[in-house]
Amino acid sequence: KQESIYELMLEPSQLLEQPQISLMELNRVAQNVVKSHLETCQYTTEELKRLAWSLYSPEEVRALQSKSCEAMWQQCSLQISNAIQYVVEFAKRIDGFMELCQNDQIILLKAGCLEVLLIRMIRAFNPLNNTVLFEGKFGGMQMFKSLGCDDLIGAIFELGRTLCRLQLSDEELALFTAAVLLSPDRPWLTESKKVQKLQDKIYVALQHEIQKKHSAEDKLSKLPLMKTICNLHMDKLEFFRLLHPETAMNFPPLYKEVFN
Ligand code: MHQ
Repeated sequence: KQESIYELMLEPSQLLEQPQISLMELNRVAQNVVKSHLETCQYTTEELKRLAWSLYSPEEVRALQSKSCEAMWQQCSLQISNAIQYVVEFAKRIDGFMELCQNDQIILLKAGCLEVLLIRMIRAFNPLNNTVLFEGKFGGMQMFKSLGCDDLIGAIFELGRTLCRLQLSDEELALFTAAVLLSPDRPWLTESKKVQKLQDKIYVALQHEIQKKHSAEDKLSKLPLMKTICNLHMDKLEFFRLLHPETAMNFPPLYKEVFN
């Protein structure tokens, strides 16, 4: 799948800092991770767009706030453990993860699943009104008042706002969360070299993805200026042809073919 025409214009050496990973392998890694993410992200982007309109009413928020601390913790932990099941499935579908020893698989998931969840949260976070998806509807941080953890909730919402500002695509999100999951520095890993190798590939693929996005954007932003120059050139040429028709007739054939 060709993402952008600019990919055709760049030499592989310009795209890659670590040349030991071929462009083909890079694309294979990216495709596998993105597919795994899309298959396990719990809600599609369309679903989330639709859900963003269903907000908790003030009465519903008040009902949540007047729950007991225990009941609210129960509800939150249930939502979180549901979401963790999807993260486990995501990990299992990443090429190489299941080839790690089971001990390391468990260490990586235990250490990384909340981090992955918090990054995934940006898909279900609306920075315009500071709300997050909770049990099917969006609500602000006051929903979680009865937990008695205002500092924790405040930090989670601030992270949501900060990460949303990066405007990550689903491709970047997929590679970012995979790289977090495959952190070779988690304590007690037995084969951290193997994990490091997997993470390296994912990082290079992520770099590639980011470069793709920016090179396309940066070049496209210059198109209006180029259009102006092209039009100006045609104007000047037309004027020159009127003044010096013989010289213009003897212009090189290719030039004439392109601009006549
Ligand atoms: C996932 C879907 C998802 C599911 C659950 C730690 C504690 C006791 C409370 C969502 C934190 C309260 C969580 C449920 C609150 C910040 C938690 C409770 C992406 C993440 C997301 C939206 C979780 C985000 C964090 C929530 C709202 O695919």
